[in-house]
This record gives sequence, structure tokens and C-alpha cells, in this order.
Amino acid sequence: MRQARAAAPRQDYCVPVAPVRHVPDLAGDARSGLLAAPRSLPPKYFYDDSGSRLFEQICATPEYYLTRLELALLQGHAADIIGASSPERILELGSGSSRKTRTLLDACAALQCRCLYAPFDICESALIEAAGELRAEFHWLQVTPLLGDYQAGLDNLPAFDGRTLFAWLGSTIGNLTRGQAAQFLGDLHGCMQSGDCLLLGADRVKDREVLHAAYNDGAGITARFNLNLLQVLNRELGADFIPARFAHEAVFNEDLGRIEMYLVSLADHAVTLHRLNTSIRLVRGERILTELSCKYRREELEEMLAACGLSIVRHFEAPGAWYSLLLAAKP
Ligand code: SAH
Ligand code: AVI
Repeated sequence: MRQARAAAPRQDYCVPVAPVRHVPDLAGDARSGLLAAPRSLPPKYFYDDSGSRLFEQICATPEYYLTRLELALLQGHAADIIGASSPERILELGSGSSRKTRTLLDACAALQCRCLYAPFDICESALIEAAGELRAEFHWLQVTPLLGDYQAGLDNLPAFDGRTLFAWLGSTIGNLTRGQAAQFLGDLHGCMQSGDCLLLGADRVKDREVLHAAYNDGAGITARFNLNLLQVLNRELGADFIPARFAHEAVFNEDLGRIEMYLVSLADHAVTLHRLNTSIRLVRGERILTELSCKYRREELEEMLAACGLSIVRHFEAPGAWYSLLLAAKP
């Protein structure tokens, strides 16, 4: 008789988080955003496998100060953050490589706070890679990668009987409009239990030269990240964008307090989107808005958290008030 063998735990599996409400897919967003004037696409489509890797490379450029400043704040205050929030689970929104989260996990280990880790992202390859690395590094840690679109609602996140520290790092909040961000924080508040905390990283308004350089790095990695979106459209929608016909542009819109990133057409030309049975004509100089990156003022961040019912526990600031890391609790 053959002995039944226990199945080896799957290491490449992400738990799907079902959408609470309908959100358009790439075809829908391309129809409403690319066929319209002015043209735009949501930034979540940057993050295929190549896009996620390019983002990691952006983080290492000398101009992109955000990652380094946030990491330094986390390194300096992780013990305080874990001590104040005593999490039994850390659920990270838009976790990407989870690289900076290691500071929190190290603090958990040092404080004997054995919590679970649930990274939640739209990019499956990034989740699988990060989960594998974390399991190898933190033997005590149970990692449950969650795959989905957090803008489709949070009510279907796995229920948990215990305190959760929600983390939303990297200033990813900046990629929503201010209105969407306030609405999202309201959604998040709705799925938090009393005693849960939110750790929010957000970039601050600053000198326009510094901001400009961060989104126009000298090595051209941000340009490659932006142009990679065209490869996503070619692959997923059978489109025939020629990346060489576009240029990367990132400008700081001082009135709206945000970086706006565009792909600019370098010539008059037509592009066919076979899967949508349509084509578009772009004129020279015409722009497709691919990302917003909102930069916040200190009071704005505090007011936004208070407006959705969260109370601020700590507000850590990078030197020069260049970056904020806020810990807020649901009373
Ligand atoms: N938090 C990491 C990664 C930031 S990059 C850091 O600070 O370095 C933004 C991450 O958010 C990417 O991994 C991307 O895949 C994810 N993301 C973007 N939009 C998302 C959405 N709507 N739902 C889930 N994840 C999203
Ligand atoms: C993920 N997000 C916060 C980055 C940002 O700064 O807006 C994405 C990015 N875009 C260009 N560079 C980095």
C-alpha cells in the first residue's frame, strides 16, 4: 500500500482578494482613458514583472530620495512603531518587494512580537518573489501573499481575529488623486477594527528642482519605467505602440502639488489596439497622462487621517520635512 504523503506547502501561491465593486480592466481603462481627450491611464498598469523590477531600480537611483528617507525613518523608529501598535498581523498595501518592511519584521523579532505578514499587491511575480525571500530570512514568519486590486474595495480581505497594523508605504498614496486618497482611507477605516493601526508613508511638497530630478533621473530608469507601459499595452491589448516614438516627461504641477508623468508622442502617428478593434491618432507633442504623484503638506496629511476617524499616534519626519511617516490608530 502506498503511504499518503503530506502535500508540500505551495510556495508560489497567492490568495486572491475578490473585488468588492467592479473596477474596469485594462481594456476598459484603455477604452475610457486612451480614446478620450486628454488621454490617460491609471498607474497600476505599470506593475507587470518588468515594471516592478524597474521600480526597484528607480528606488536605487541617487535622485529618488523617497525610498532612502522612508527606510531611514523605519530603521530609526521600527521598535517604537511595533511597540505602539503591538500587531498580531502586518497587512501591507502595495507591498512590492517588501524590502523596507524587513525593518518592522526585525523589530517584531527583537520585541518577541510574533505576528503574521500579509503583503497585498496587484503584481503576482513581486508577491511571490518577496514572500519566498521573507520565508527564507524570517523562519518564524507566516507569510500570506494577497493578490488583488486594493482600489476594488477592502471588505474581502481575509478576516482576522487580532490586532492588525496596516502599512501603506512608499508614498503610494500619492498615486491617487487627493479625493481618491481620502475615499480610500475611508474604505480602510471601514475595514479596521478598534485598536488597529495604519502606518502611512507620504512624500512632502518641497523644492521643485528636487522633485523634478527624482522623476527625471540621469540614468533614464524612470523613463524606461514609464515607457514599459507601452509594452504592457502591446502585450495585453495587441497594440502596436512603438516606444521609440514616445518620450518620458515628468513635471511638477505647483498649483496641484503633484508630479504629473506623461508619455509624449514625438510624431504624428496612428496606433492600433487590435483587441479593442480600434485605433488612435496621436499628433506630435500630444501627451498621455500615466501617473500622478501627489506631494503633501504636514497638516494636510494629519487632517486627512483625522477626517476619516483615525487618531495620530506618532508623526515622524525626515530631515528638512522631506518625507512623513505617520502611525495612526482606530480608537
Ligand atoms: N511599497 C513598496 C512598493 C511601492 S510601488 C515600496 O514602498 O517600495 C507601488 C506598489 O503598489 C507596486 O508594487 C504595485 O504593484 C502596487 N499597486 C499599485 N496599484 C495597486 C492596486 N490598485 N492594488 C494593489 N497593489 C497596487
Ligand atoms: C510607487 N510610487 C509612489 C512611485 C512614485 O514616486 O509616485 C512610482 C514612481 N513613479 C516614478 N517614479 C516612481
